[in-house]
Amino acid sequence: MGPIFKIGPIIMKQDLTETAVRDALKSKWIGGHYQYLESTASTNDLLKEQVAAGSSSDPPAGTVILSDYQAQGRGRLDRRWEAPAGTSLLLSILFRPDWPPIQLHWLTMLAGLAVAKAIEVQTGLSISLKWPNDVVINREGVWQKVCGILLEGHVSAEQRLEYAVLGVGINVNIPAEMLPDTIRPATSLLIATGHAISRLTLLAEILQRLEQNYEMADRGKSPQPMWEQRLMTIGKRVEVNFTGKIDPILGTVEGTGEWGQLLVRDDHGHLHAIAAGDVRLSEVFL
Ligand code: BT5
Repeated sequence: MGPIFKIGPIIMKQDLTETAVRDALKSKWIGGHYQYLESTASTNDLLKEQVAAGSSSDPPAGTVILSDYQAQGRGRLDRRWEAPAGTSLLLSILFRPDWPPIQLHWLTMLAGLAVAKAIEVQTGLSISLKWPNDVVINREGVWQKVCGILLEGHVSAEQRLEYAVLGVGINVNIPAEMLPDTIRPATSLLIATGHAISRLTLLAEILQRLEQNYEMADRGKSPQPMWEQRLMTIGKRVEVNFTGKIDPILGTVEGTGEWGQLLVRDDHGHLHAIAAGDVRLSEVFL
């Protein structure tokens, strides 16, 4: 039985246990192995530990771990992902793609597209993506983050992707007063729609779409054109800051490369292809 929590006067019982989810899932292999935890440190860490433990109990591709609370939810670059218990979708999915490492970022694109479409279908909201890994909603001219994606891949000695753990955190039913303190604006589907959203329905929808997207990508179809179409970052004036002693680039975003690099034209007319790992992006003008 999942936790019971209050949203205003409504008491919602949210059940994302194995039994509830097994009956609701529409995907064939994603979620075929599904583990629910009321609380854990980080679903990404737990899934990676299970993969590293290896042996005959190796988790298969499509394994999903979902938790109602994370004590140490992680973002990129040692940042934190905060979510009050029972309000969000916090999950990690295992992939074993036989892809070259450079293709890894496709998984972030596939997940962003699946999450955006699933939210749109269920809520009627209009959803955009923000380079490299955010899902955002424009509310009264302000871009607010509703979901973050954390992709962690492992490359073999033969330079193939051994496995990838895709972490997804979605602010579903977080009331305004419980939103975490964040540097950039955040929101939840509850706040944006004015009503509570079924996490179970949304989960099933996302996993089904993600599976379809993955199968297409595995057959060689690049998600990059569709992903780029949803990126609100295109055309924006940005400052790109690098780690280390590299000068920042000030310029305008012209598009993305095949592997998700951001193409920024600087003020001297040079085009830079910036990999997701390298940068901190600050929007300077619209
Ligand atoms: C992300 O990182 O956006 C990736 C978040 C991935 C979370 C999932 S939950 C399941 C799985 N297990 C994990 O441990 N993680 C994954 P990044 O782009 O670095 O953004 C992190 C920043 O987002 C933080 O520094 C905060 O400012 C902000 N933030 C934290 N919690 C937030 C929330 N609930 N909503 C919006 N923004 C948030």
